[in-house]
Amino acid sequence: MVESVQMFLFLFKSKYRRKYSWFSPFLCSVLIVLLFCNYVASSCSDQNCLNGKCENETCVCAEGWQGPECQYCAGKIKLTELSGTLTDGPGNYSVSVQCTWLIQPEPSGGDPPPIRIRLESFATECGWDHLYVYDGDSVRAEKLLAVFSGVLQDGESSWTRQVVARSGSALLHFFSDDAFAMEGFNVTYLAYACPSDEHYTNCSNHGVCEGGICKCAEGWVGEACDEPLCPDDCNSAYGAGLCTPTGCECTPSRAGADCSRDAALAGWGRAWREGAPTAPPPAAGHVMVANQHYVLRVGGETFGDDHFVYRYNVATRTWAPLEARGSPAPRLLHTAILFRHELIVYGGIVVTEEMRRYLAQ
Ligand SMILES: [Ca+2]
Repeated sequence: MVESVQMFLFLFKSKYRRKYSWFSPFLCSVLIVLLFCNYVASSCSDQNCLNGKCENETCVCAEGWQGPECQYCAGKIKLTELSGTLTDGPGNYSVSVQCTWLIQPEPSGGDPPPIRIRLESFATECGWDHLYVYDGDSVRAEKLLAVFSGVLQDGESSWTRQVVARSGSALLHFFSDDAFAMEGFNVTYLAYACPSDEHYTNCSNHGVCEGGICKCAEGWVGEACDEPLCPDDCNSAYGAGLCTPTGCECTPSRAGADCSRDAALAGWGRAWREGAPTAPPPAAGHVMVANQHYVLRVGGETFGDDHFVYRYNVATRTWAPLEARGSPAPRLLHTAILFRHELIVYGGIVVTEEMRRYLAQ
């Protein structure tokens, strides 16, 4: 309340008094509104101090929280339970905020526990507000597992919403810029866990979890064992295809993951599966070039020390890394072309550890 009175007096003395020689009804109403708002904001109870306690009509926030109702995440907190949740808070997150969570459960055996971090809901300003996930206890010299930004749709596939940290620690860092905020996120974590289609299970109840990696039961595939190997049995009842150990083999006239599409019509099918043994890791800012028999994936940011070039064999649907002597430094956002039997790479941004650290700040 004192601040409101001071603000009013400052405004009155410095500006309005020069313009008006009398105490206008408008200014009176401003003062009344200011005093009322201040009274409402300063009075509190434990109910509206969402993550804190009400003391002397003010919310005193618990560690990791800030705001008039302690509704915004803040600072750095450490989580040592074997499972838990973390969030930016209820409602929209705050602009210009940085929040960090260090997940470091006590190991119950000799080896460090694999920790699954899973987005249950996520909505941030795409490209401006980010949640970084590191495998380790700091942003320095550790592995960056993922950077989440944008809106997670309900039907999003399992592998885009979760990662597994294997060092025994995971560091999550949320950064929002100076403008525009959205609903934020709810994240769960679980030690000694594997990817799954929901928080309380491992491997979607279609496999065995071993060291953070799912060993899927027969008929199920994917990092979380949540995809049927042969959807709708490849529509074999209609003669569209047959189920094989690698998935549906469609007849020449049919196409698609379940052989339900007319091959003469345009449409998408599955070339390979995420997490397949030969598949390269996910990447951003890379280039794909092709010739008659194969496709090359050149460069890009993969959040790890991976090969610069991977080759996809169209006939066998398999990937293989290409070893090259004297290749240029790893880079992203470059251009590349195949010219006869030569791959020509031009420009781009060279990926360095310094750049990754800068992205995390
Ligand atoms: Ca923003």
